[in-house]
Amino acid sequence: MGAAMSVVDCGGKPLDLSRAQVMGVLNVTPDSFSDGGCFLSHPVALERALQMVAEGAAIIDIGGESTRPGSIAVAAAEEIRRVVPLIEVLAPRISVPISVDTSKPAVMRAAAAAGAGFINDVRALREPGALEAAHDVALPVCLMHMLGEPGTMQQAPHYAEVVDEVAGFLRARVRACLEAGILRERLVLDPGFGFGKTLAHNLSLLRHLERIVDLGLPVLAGISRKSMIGALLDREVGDRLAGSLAAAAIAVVKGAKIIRAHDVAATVEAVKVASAVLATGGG
Ligand code: 7PJ
Repeated sequence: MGAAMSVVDCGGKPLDLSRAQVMGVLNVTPDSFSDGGCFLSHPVALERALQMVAEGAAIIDIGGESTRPGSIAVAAAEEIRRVVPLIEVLAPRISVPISVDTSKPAVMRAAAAAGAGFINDVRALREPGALEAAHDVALPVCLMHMLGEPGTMQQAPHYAEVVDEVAGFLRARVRACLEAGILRERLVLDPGFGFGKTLAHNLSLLRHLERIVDLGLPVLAGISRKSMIGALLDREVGDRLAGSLAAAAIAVVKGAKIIRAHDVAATVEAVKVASAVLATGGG
């Protein structure tokens, strides 16, 4: 596949996946674990989004439902109220696409109408009506693996073989998308670090990330500030940058094309270094 074919159309805005890119996280939930409450008012959220673009983010991920371990579901109307006004003001002001982090078909449709160009679904379009909504809005979709639901997913997650099971799940969701008429070139895959996984599971998935890459679609990795970094380093959430950068660089070397991160400027630099190593030929 040539580089030109690696440019994904996100509702009229390009996302160049011929090399690894950074997706900047913008949570607009009152309880998001790492920057909860910081960006709740729209002027502040808007400024943060513009700053992330200036720092080199290739896409901005806006989420109105917290999926942190133990979090509680919110209604679609509340999620729409949190994300749609922000998408409406932000979309015309930036050249990079906006991703909406949601599992709800009504939110997907409202966000797309407001100018979002990418759907990021931690439930991989398993909610009733989500496949149809993703098909109708005709935007790229990230399908993420999660074992269980956010409220309970970290209560003794178990796999016989985690990499096989995650790959098998993603393969099955790709099939479901194709059967629903969603184009293969619109799909992105994500093993879902931290979503129903122990530290050992997360490390296995990163160690063997090329097996997810081998499924033949772009891979997104979200490790930034997560508890796996906290557990390895005994660091609180605000003090996990160095560990997150190490994980981001490894994910890129393993073939990930989108790194979802809170600390955009630093992550862009880590991704550049890892990408340069990947791009080097010769022996
Ligand atoms: C992820 C996500 C992830 C994708 C969150 C957090 C928790 N979406 N949304 N992948 N994580 N695709 O920000 O740490 O890993 S919410």
